[in-house]
Amino acid sequence: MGLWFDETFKDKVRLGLHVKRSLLHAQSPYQIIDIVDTVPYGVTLLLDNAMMTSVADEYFYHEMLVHPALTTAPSIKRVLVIGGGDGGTVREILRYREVEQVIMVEIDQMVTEACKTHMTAFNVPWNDPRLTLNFGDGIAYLQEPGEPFDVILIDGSDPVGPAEGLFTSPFYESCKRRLAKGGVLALQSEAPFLMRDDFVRVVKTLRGVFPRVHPYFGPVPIYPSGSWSFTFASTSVDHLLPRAERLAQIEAVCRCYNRDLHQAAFVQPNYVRTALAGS
Ligand code: SPD
Repeated sequence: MGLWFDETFKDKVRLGLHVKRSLLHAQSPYQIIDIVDTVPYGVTLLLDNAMMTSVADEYFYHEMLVHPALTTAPSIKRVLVIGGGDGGTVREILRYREVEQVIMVEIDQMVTEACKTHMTAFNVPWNDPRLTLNFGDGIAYLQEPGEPFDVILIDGSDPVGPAEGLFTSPFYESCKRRLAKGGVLALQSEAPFLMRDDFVRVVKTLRGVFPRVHPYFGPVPIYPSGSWSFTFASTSVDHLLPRAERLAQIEAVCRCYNRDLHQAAFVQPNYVRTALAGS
């Protein structure tokens, strides 16, 4: 049988990975951090026993979190990432020549240090002069006044523990205040089927803050149910109009994202329409 890691979701569903060996098991001030080498997906990061990302499947998540926002926002000079400690999100942002400054605010420095050591296959350009790492609380950071951002991306974990506050109306209000005119917010919004209530709550809460809110969808093999959602929010940007020059630049290097997928990802299955129409 060997060694297995199972993520249990609310005592209802288990997703298991066959583990070759543990590379790190540590308790940070915020959470339990595990990095394991697995048979199906290679080196994998787990926080509080929930799968976050793996070397083999990370592009499904990071490309889809980043590129719908970065191809459509009018300007992408200044980009803020809340969370994203493994670096996959900043790597995708830094692919754009137009990006001048990326600030990543990650609450748990131990996560980033662990990923720098054990997840080198992510090829994160940690030394890119455009990138600033700020280890602290993203919620507090956004409450401070400061220069506006063209794009804000929330790459947090599930709405329990340290990431809970990233799913609230006051937090989305503070994102809106710090966005430039025509700015775009994009975030991960949980599993539309398995975590339907969380997904619906995120979309509806965002709709109370932003006039344009569009969930979109994609597979993430390592997450329970495999089917995941993201949400795009803005005051004025058309989510279906990516800029031709950015698309051409980015789809040539992506393993998942392309212009057809951009359009298709925003199509809502009927069960999603029903869930969002109800209550
Ligand atoms: N169920 C896990 C959701 C985690 C989303 N964030 C993952 C971080 C990858 N950069």
